[in-house]
Amino acid sequence: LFICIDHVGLAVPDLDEAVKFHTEVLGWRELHREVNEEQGVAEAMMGTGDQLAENARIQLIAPLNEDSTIAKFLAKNGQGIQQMAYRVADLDHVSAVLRERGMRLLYPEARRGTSGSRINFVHPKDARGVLLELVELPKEAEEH
Ligand code: V0V
Repeated sequence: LFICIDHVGLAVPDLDEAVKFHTEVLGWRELHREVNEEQGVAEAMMGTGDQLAENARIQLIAPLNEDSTIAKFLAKNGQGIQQMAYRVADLDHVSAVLRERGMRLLYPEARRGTSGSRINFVHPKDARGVLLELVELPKEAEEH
């Protein structure tokens, strides 16, 4: 079902501070930044290389406001790993298969994720304590 781990998502209270730590102390590179109003987040994608194919990636995710799922996560758990994102070739197909296998997906239809990707999530209660994001890359990203 899954191609690879697309990214691991970390909830952070302050995006700039988190980017600074990850670049200056840990040596990650900032690949991309974006605000996703629908998800209530500001995110920075960090990578180990320039190209998608050679990157291990982590996504730093900060809340845009108090209603954000990330604000709720931070209040409950503090900063740390919030999600594991699995890359898939066909999100609609994988969503259908997982639903058939009894998993609750959070959205009836795919929503927009980082860099124009299509995303959905498996509920952490069904995925044994891990919020699983499913990511289908936009078509042009696959050519890199
Ligand atoms: C909640 N729970 C988690 C969890 N969040 N367990 C593991 N990992 C997490 N991240 C557990 C929590 O401990 C509770 O367990 C139970 O689920 C209900 O949690 P809650 O605090 O009452 O929270 P809810 O139910 O209000 O919300 C949880 C869900 C929410 C997963 C439904 O966070 C959500 O809709 N997430 C999907 C969207 C999202 O995370 N967006 C931000 C990233 P107990 O205490 O009952 O045992 S945006 C993104 O990734 C983008 C844009 C991208 O990648 O491109």
